[in-house]
Amino acid sequence: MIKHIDAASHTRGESQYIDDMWQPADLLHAAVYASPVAHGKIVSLDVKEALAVDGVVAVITAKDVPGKNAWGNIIQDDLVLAADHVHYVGEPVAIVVAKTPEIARKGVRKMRMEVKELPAILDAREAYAKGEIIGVPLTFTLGDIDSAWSKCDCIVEGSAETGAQEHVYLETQSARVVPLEGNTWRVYSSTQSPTAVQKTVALMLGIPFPQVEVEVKRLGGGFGGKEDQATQWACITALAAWKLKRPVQLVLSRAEDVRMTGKRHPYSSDFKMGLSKDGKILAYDVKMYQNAGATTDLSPAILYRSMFHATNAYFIPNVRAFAVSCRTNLLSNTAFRGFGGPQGMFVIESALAKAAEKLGVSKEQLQRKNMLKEGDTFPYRQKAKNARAERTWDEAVALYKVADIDKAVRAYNDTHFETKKGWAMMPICFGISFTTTFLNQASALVHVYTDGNISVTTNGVEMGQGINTNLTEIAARSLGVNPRRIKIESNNTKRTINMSPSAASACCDLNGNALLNATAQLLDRLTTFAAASLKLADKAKLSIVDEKLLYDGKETGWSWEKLVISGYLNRVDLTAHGFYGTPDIFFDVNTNQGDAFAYHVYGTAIVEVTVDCLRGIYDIDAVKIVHDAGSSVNQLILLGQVEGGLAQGLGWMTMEEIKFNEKGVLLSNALATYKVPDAYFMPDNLQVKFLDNVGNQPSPYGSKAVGEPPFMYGIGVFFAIRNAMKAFKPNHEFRFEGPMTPERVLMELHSELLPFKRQAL
Ligand code: LUZ
Ligand code: MOS
Repeated sequence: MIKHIDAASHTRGESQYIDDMWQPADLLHAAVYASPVAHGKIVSLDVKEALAVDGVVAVITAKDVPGKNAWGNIIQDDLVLAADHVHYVGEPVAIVVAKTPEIARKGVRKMRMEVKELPAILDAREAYAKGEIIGVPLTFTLGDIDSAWSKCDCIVEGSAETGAQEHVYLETQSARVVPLEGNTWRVYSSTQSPTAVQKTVALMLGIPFPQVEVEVKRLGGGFGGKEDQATQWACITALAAWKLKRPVQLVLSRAEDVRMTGKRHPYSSDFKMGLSKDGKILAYDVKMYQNAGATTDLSPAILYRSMFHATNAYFIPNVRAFAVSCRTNLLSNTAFRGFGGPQGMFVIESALAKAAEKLGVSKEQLQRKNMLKEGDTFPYRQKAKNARAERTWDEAVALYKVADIDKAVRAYNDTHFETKKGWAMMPICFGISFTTTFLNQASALVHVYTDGNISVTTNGVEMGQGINTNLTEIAARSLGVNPRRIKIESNNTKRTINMSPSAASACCDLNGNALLNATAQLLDRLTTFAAASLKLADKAKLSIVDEKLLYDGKETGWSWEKLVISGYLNRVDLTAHGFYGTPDIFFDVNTNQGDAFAYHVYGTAIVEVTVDCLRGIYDIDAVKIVHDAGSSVNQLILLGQVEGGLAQGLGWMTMEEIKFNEKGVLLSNALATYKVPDAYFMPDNLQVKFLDNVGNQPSPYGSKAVGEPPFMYGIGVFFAIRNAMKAFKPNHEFRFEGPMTPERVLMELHSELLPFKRQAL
């Protein structure tokens, strides 16, 4: 097992991001002037003062776009630059290009725009009531919910709210565009989706796709924030470079990035759950209102994933799930780790908590009782295969001695007044595959050089998650060579094409399989040649182990280097292109049914907290996880993803709070007012156990995707805190509203003592 291959260069600060690349002497810098109002008609735009700033070279507006002023993955309703109207605070309106970034920003401050303000909608339910929706509302149904209610002994209803979340990737949105000869362009972009950037820039400039080359070395984090939204910044940079025929760079400052880019979608939901008196869920009805912000972006795809995960790891025979994407005058919300899944799961966990309270049982009893079993049907009609919800749950209960945790928490609460402990369990079930089926494809290009070293290009973008480390392992393992021989190249639209975004946790599955397809071709060619050369009867008996060519397990005397150079001299093609498309998945968007996922990832987390019920502050004491990762490619990478995903999920549910004022202006607009978890926030007691003895998956070496699923363990912290609060105030109806900030804990615990109403929050 190798370490993250970038570990040393990251630690030494030697890894290069866009702003670190050598700058050509004539590089210009762009800054963006954005709308200060949430909704309005542009009356006039005055650029004179900005142009007068010494060092400002140009101000570029929508009128300068030579081709299509549009971008977007699903519906191209996002504009590169606003034309007649502005739809949210932070919408790019003009580009100021100058000799330095500082001068460009000085120019931005001199821009003047007159806007006739129009009414702005900020709330999803209000948008829905006014018919402001994106795409069509979705409905998934299973069984017959209407006749199920009469069979229920217990019915609960309620609502649940979850908030937005800022990505806080370390590298802000960035691009550099360099003119090449003959109206061709090289675009360096910090994007999860090089092909989206290529196509959109080409359409914007009105040129064929091959005239735009997109090069991506690595990203300083993405988390979904660069799945779709990197495209806009690349387009803006390309427009400036095209207009001026000069290299241009745009690197957003943190403040600009936070104010101008979309976040996780807030959801407002209603639920109704019916159960038998022994705790079987018979019916679940959920309505989810997604706050999409001003444009389509990936909102409909995200809405779909909320639906796919609306019943989390439970089997419910009668389900009706409804979800609608609502257009508001806020930043256009976008992909974020989990992609709508966490929002859907929070609602059913809330319903379960409420049902448990009404039935007078623990939530854990209900969770376990209704857990998905082998062969159970999801509301989208896929059947659970290799279902491991119960297994991860039961292993977690036994391994971490849940009964003892419960006893200790009760004992603590009996003897403490102002601090209380709480614990909760959070099972997860997350579908792996892009729910847009055609995106489940990838390609790889492998060159073997005559010194025996190997260059690998795939469609997988390195954003810190470790795809290059996994690809190194996969290439080395499949070819039987030392990992040091493998060089993972940048992504470049001239080397591999039609790249799906590196997203949906599927990057390693798809690109790893494409790579295996390529290395299998190389091995076939090389062993065919070697068998002939060495006069061996059965080429299938040839293998390469530790860089030695073996026949039937015995040494042939040929090393990897000898094999390669001999192959070259005998004109064996030492380049292979590999491809992979996930087999057997389909989804019919007319019926909302199909086997949408290659498989599901399961796991269970136990979260323990202590809440200071006088001050509202809390500590996470422990998170203990049993996670199904298949048989991993690289355990270190895996663990990094589990811990990182968990941290982000905990942050979403606790301290990360996005606030706008009533004019749609972002208040939590800097890292001074928006907090993310740090090392101190994470529990000292963090344990992760990977399931042993797990059968094969359709992914490289039986590994399972890991990028997003662990995020949802974080939901457990909400219910752990809530349980501690219930210990302090037993008969109170606490709301289901994330994030559970210390402020909110205090408000909920002491609403009657406060001079202002809870609603004012
Ligand atoms: N992106 C996408 C995603 O286009 N489709 C998906 O299903 C998805 N899932 C998770 C993250 N990104
Ligand atoms: Mo994503 S939310 O970039 O898988």
